[in-house]
Amino acid sequence: MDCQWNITSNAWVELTFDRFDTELYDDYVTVYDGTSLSSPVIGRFSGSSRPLPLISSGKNLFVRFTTDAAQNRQYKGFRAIYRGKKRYILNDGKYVQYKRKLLLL
Ligand SMILES: [Ca+2]
Repeated sequence: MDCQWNITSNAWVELTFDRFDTELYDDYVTVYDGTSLSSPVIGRFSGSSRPLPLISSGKNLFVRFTTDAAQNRQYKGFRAIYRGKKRYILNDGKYVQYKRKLLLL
């Protein structure tokens, strides 16, 4: 299986995994900081440890899930939530943040 998601926003994109269970060293979720497979990789995950949240440096994240043909049924896969984030710098140098979209992969 080879699933790919191109997440686009007019803000920074934060990706949070709330479930994660894939075959260790065989079935991977790879997260790219950009719009395609040629963008820099910022995370590559397999196994049952839930990854920490990731945030884009631009306005896109590209997510790819690849599996081999074996031993896929006993793993539950993953679920991730993405949010568009905007940040405003205030005069005193502090910033406020708010979240925009909330959608499921
Ligand atoms: Ca597998």
